Amino acid sequence: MTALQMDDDRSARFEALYGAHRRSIAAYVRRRVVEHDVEDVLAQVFLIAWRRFAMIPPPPEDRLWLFGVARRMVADHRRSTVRRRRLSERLAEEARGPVGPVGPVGTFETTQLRVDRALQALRPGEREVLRLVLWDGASHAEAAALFGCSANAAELRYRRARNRFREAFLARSPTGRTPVQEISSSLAPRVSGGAQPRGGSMPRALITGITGQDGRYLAELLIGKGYQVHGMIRGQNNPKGRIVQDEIPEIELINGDLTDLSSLIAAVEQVQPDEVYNLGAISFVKLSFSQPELTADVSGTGVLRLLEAIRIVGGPNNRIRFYQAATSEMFGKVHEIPQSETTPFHPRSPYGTAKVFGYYTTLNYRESYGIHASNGILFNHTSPRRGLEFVERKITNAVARISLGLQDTVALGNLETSRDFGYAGDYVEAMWRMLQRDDPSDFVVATGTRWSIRQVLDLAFAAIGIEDWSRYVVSDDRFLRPAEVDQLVGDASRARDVLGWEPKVTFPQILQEMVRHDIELEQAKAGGRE
Ligand code: NAP
Ligand code: G4F
Repeated sequence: MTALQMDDDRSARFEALYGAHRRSIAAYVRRRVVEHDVEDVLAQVFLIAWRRFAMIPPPPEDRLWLFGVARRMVADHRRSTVRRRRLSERLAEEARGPVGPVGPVGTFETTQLRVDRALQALRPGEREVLRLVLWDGASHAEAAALFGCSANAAELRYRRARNRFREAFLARSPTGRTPVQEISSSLAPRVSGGAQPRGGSMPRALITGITGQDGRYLAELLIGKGYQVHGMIRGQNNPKGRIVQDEIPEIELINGDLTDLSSLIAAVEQVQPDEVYNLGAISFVKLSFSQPELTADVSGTGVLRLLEAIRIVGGPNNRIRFYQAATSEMFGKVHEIPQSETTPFHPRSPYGTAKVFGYYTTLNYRESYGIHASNGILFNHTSPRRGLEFVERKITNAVARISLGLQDTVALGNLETSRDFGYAGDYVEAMWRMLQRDDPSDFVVATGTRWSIRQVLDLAFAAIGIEDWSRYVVSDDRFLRPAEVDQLVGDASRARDVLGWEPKVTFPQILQEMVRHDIELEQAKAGGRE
């Protein structure tokens, strides 16, 4: 074979690899980095693949190897994003100097954007020295060697660059105000409603339950809409905080716990939010039976505490808008099919009763204090970020492991119940829409379709080509509940008519995606153990 033929062969192999795996690698990367960085990370992944093909024979398992490369690139990318953000904040903090410790509150755009803009205003040499010394941590002597000057001259250049950066950073914003004016105007009480930027500032959202499934989808949605997002995190040194921050670096984390009123007041006071989304809860129905008091405290009284914090901090002309994550579990032993905003409640678990308390407390603060407070009565919604304790994710994960030979069976409880399942990414859009209306109100959010647990098993096993799953499923009483919710299916016509909301992704589509995701996840974990 000639060298040219060998080259052709390699590029054909590369084309085949690229064509076959681009979609799945892209999906993996998309879930882990912000949208506008996806193509950059992908380009790096395939560049490495291309170089490798050009130098040595291709590895035996192209796909797994390529995923390994993608994982490393994503990890690198995240590390550098976090580092860049921290350095930006440091630079911005110093530039603000006597303006004081305003932190992220009230800026008219993200710190990152302002730092980027100020850097653009510098001369190339000035930018270079800042990047070298600040970004890359080079000493003045190292910078001097690179610039071909003395260490003193490098230090001088660095100082000049810092001063120029400060001037550029503090220059007037596009709205004609200085950052100081922007900050003070954004702290003034809001005069118009909704998520409209106030006095040129970004709208601010505070989300409880940021580490959960919905918290992360909602944060991504709001960031995409130009919000400054603050996520409440509980406990000391909660490891999930780092995971969230790595996944979505734009989120600002703030400490607080729904069982502690003073922490909630402090959080609302510090963030000065336009919108508060209360997604934090003990959300696993089965657990609520063994920890009923904790469930009542977090998922019930927690709503009251947060509303109190909003009432106290927001004052008489309260402009803070509030979303409460209510649930179809409140319908419990259903009085009608399908369930709508007018269906009576009949909860069947401590979780359900706690949520009914939260629902009425939200209504009461709306009626008593005129707070813009709405309940979203959401039916089951899921995604690859769904907790492994919930039945549909437990099933997709078990199916993935069974297909890889890592597990033989899955133990389940009641297979006869049915739920109205939707996609979490669609549902957070409904939450946001509720808070954009002038009138607060309560809405059912559902797909109107119902699936039994047996049908969930049919769909998930079909995704790996298995029709008869009976030998893979075992019955286990440990997963039964003292009182069951037999069936739930929602009528979301009001959300459709008033909010213009409707689901985009069907349950079979999202379930198939979850199986695929879980196969990748389990493959990666198994690969990591080898
Ligand atoms: P999830 O994944 O279980 O997340 C629950 C969140 O609550 C976690 O971030 C958790 O934080 C937080 N949390 C627990 N105890 C807390 C406390 N004491 N103080 C502050 N935060 C606390 O739930 P999800 O599926 O995203 O659901 C979001 C909300 O919607 C929940 O209120 C749930 O009840 C409700 N809902 C969900 C569905 C659904 O199908 N997903 C349907 C209807 C309603 P840690 O990570 O620190 O534990
Ligand atoms: O997945 P589940 O635990 O979800 P459940 O109880 O419907 O609650 C979820 O949806 C609510 C909205 O309606 C949310 F408010 C709540 O926060 C949560 O997100 O159970 C679904 C059904 C139940 O009937 C359960 O008995 O699946 C049945 N099931 C059968 N075997 C099982 C299992 N559930 C789980 N978790 N694990 C099993 O092995």
